[in-house]
Amino acid sequence: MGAPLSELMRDLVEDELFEGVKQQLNDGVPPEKIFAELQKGMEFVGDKFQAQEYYLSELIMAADVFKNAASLLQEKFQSDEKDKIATMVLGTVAGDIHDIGKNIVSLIFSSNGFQVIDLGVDVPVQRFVDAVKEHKPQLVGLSCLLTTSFDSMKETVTALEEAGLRNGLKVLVGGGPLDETTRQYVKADVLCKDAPGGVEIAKKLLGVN
Ligand code: B12
Repeated sequence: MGAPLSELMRDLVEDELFEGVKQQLNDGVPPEKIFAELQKGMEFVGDKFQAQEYYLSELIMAADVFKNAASLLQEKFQSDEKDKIATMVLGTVAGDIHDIGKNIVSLIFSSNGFQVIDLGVDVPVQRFVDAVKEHKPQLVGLSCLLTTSFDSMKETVTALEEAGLRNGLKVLVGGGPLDETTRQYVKADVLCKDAPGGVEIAKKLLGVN
């Protein structure tokens, strides 16, 4: 047994990490579990950054390592669902350019029968409003990794409300530093701690299984 994947991710030992992921897949470990380990590793990376043991260059490298490791799991998250369950307008809110989590949400929701309209990163409030008017989704997904952008999330939800678009629309939020208090603050419907869990929550909200 090698080191846990979360620690290999934290220490940015790319080759060993990839081997570990492949090995666990071969051993029949569920991809959700492997993915959760990778995500935990990214949290460790964040902690090291905060403790000034890692600098921006390590964050950038971590982003790359994570993306490559997660791509090994990609096809395992695919479902056979053919009909579209629902549409989700998704984006990282204004002021924030983190997109790894959002891209994974996009990938995993798309692979599970959702149509995803991905607006990208640093998305202005009005773009969300316009996209909801245009695509008439059942879900809006807001991603945010920066506490300084919590207010953008709140403004986005408020703008949807003020445009009369909030009725029947479910707002899902996610991103490392979010907790239940944040969810309440921004007036979203649910907090999703990871993408596979988000799919389950979304299906429940929509009454599909
Ligand atoms: C990688 C990284 C970066 C990369 C991002 C690369 C990219 N293309 O995204 C780079 C180097 C660019 C970066 C930049 C910065 N970063 Co940064 N970064 C991180 C780090 C280490 C990992 C984030 C990540 O990708 N995690 C992995 C993914 C898979 O997890 P996730 O995003 O949480 O998403 C999952 C779930 O949360 C959920 N989810 C997320 N969104 C949504 C949405 C929906 C709808 C659903 C259903 C689910 C869902 O599902 C996802 C998949 O399972 C975090 C540490 C951390 N603890 O999060 C810091 C962190 C977020 N960064 C931080 C900071 C401070 C910055 C900078 C300001 C640094 C600087 N001085 O310039 C800049 C910000 C620039 C900006 N304006 O946005 C801080 C934020 C602190 C705070 N309290 O606000 C953190 C927490 C690090 C720390 N501990 O200090 N960063």
